[in-house]
Amino acid sequence: MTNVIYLLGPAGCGKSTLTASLLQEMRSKGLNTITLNLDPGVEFLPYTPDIDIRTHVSLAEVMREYKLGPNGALVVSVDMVVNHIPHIRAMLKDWNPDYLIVDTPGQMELFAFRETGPLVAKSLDPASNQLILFLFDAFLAKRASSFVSMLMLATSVLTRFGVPQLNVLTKTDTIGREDVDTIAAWMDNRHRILEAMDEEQNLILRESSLALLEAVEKVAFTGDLLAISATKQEGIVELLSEVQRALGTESELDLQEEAEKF
Ligand SMILES: Nc1nc2c(ncn2[C@@H]2O[C@H](COP(=O)(O)OP(=O)(O)OP(=O)(O)O)[C@@H](O)[C@H]2O)c(=O)[nH]1
Ligand SMILES: [Mg+2]
Repeated sequence: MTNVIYLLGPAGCGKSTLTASLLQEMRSKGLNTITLNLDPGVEFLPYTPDIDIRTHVSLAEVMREYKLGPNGALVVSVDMVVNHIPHIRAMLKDWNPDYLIVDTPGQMELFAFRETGPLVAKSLDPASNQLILFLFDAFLAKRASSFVSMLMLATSVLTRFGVPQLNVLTKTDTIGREDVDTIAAWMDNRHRILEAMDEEQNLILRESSLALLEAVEKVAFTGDLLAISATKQEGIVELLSEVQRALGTESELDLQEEAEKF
């Protein structure tokens, strides 16, 4: 059975870079891991995908064939991924890895809020253990109202996929340690985020964010925000431990190390 880890988050939040870092860490630990790139529009990737949707769907060809601009062609290309799920499944069966990391399209809404994402999650490998890593860009999460919008987005993904989810704060090297701690505290303690919202000068932002926060809490969306920097390879070891814990694949050795801490 393959453990499938989806990396999801808004454009540019660091999905592909984290795919590369996580892959490096997992392989260095001897975990049998492969990658799947589901972004038909990406030109450069910081890793070599073992399965690549671009061999089946070409953004340039979709633009030519349907006479579309890049945005329209991207919508069609991501929708077309669905037609290739059987190919991907067959390749996955051949590879038969213990772990599959799935790097998803830059335009998250095309993947998560149209048909492709939930269909892929449902049909890739029905026997698989699945986990979503939802990525928050630290640089954007610094403002309390933006943080709340990201929480809302993370919650929407939870309700679209119905798959266990871990939330990850990426690019922590772009902000100070103090800001990282503040954001982590917002996630941890609702009073902290309410205090921060009180300081928001823009009344519309403040009121709408408070309403969003209430809605998010109704979905009982909780959990830590795991801070990482993929470019500096910081927090990746800890993230992998959390991923394995969530998937229930910690080795006996890991469990023993954990027990020794207490
Ligand atoms: N400073 C810093 N930059 C990062 C980090 N992770 C990613 N980046 C940079 O952020 C930019 C976007 O990173 P990607 O990994 O391509 O992000 P993505 O979410 O895959 O982007 P799309 O697929 O286009 O949505 C690149 O310039 C990366 O080098 C990080 O931990 N620290
Ligand atoms: Mg990417």
